[in-house]
Amino acid sequence: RSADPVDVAEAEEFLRLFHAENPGAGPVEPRLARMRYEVETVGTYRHTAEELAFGARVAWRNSARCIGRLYWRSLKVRDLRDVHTAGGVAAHCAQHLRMATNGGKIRPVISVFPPETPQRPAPRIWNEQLIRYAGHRRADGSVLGDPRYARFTEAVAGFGWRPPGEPTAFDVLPLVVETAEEGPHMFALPPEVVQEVPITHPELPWFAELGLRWHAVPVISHMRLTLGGVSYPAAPFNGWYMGTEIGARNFGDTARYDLIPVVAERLGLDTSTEKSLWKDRALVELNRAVLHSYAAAGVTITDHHTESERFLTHLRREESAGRKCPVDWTWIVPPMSGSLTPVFHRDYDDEPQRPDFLLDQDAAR
Ligand code: HEM
Ligand code: NRG
Repeated sequence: RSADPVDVAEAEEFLRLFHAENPGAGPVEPRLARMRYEVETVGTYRHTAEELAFGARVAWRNSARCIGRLYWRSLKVRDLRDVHTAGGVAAHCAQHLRMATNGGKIRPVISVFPPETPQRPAPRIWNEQLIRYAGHRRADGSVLGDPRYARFTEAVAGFGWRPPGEPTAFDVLPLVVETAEEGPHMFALPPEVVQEVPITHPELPWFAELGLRWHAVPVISHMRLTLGGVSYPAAPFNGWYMGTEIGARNFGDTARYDLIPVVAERLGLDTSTEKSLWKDRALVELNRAVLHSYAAAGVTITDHHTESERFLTHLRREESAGRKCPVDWTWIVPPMSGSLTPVFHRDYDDEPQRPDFLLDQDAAR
C-alpha cells in the first residue's frame, strides 16, 4: 500500500518541536515553508538526517509502555532510507544485530528503512522481533518451542523453512521481508549475529539440565515509527532486556514456555495447594537464574528494582525539562513483585504524545 498525503499540521507540530529542542538548527519558518512546498507537490516531505535521529529518540521518550526511557538520548539511529530491496533490508537487519549485540555490551539502536509515500509503498518486516523461536505444533496440538509463534512458524514452513536439525524448543526463525516489487522473501539470519545465553542458576546445578536458553537482544520489528505525519513501517529497534520479560513472561506465562510447574517440581515444592505459594517461589528462582546467566555470559541485562528507580529519575528529569511524559501503569509495573517497586505506588499522565511507535493491526504476523 502507498501512503495518503502527509497531514501538514502533524508535520508542522513535529518540525516546531525539533526546532524548539534544537535551537542550533536555526529558525523554523523557512523549514516549514520547504515542507509545505514538498507536501503540496509530492504529498510527502523528506526528513533531514538530524530530524530523523531526533524524531526516533523522541518516539522512544514517548513510549508509554517502556520503563527503559532514561537512556533515550543515547539511541544510535541508522539512516537506511535508501535501502529498498528485501535482500538489502535483511542484510542490514543482520548488521543491526552485530552493532546492537556488541559482544554482549548491548547498545540501543534503531534502523530506519524507507517511509511509506504516496509514490511508493515501504518495505515491511513480518517478524515481531528479529530473533524469535519457532513453535512447532505437534499432532496432539501441543507446541514444542514458543507457542506464540506457532502461526508464524506455519507460515514460514509454507515458504519451505525447516529447522536446521530435529526440531528443538529454541530454533531461531527466519526473517520475512516484503516489498511491493518483490513480494515476501525469506532469509535465515547468519548464526554469528544471534548471540544466546544458556540458563543456569547461581546455586542449583540441575537448572542447566532444563536446557533453557534465550537470545541476548530483543529487537522489536513490527512497530511503525511515525514522525511528523510520515510513517516508517520498518524501523526495528532494540535496547536490552529487563530480566522479568524473560523469567516471568516468556518462561512463566502458561501460553508461552509454561515453566513454573517444571521448576516447582524440581524444587520439590508442595504443588497440592495454592497456599504454599509454590508458583511464586518457582517464579523467583526462574528470575534469579535469568539475571545470573546474563551476567555470567557478559550480556547486559537489568532487574526490575533497579529499572524502576531509574524510571523515576527519568520522570523527574522530564518534569524539570517541562515536558509531559506519558506512562501506561499496566505496562510499567513489572510482572512480578509489583508493589515492591516504587513505580507501583503512584499515578501518571497517560495522554499520548507524538512522535511515537505504533502497533499495526494490519501487519502480517
Ligand atoms: C516496552 C524495557 C529500550 C521502546 C518495554 C518493556 C520493557 C522495556 C520492560 C515492556 C515489555 C513487555 O512487557 O513486553 C526497556 C529497556 C530498554 C529499552 C530495559 C533498555 C535500553 C527501548 C528502546 C526503544 C523502546 C531503545 C525504542 C527506541 C519500547 C516500546 C515498548 C517498550 C515502543 C512497547 C512495546 C509494545 O507495545 O509491545 N521496554 N526498553 N525501548 N519499549 Fe523499551
Ligand atoms: N517483552 C519482549 C520485548 C519487549 C520490549 N522490551 C525491551 N525492549 N526491553 C520480549 O522479548 O520478552 N527493548 O527495546 O529493549
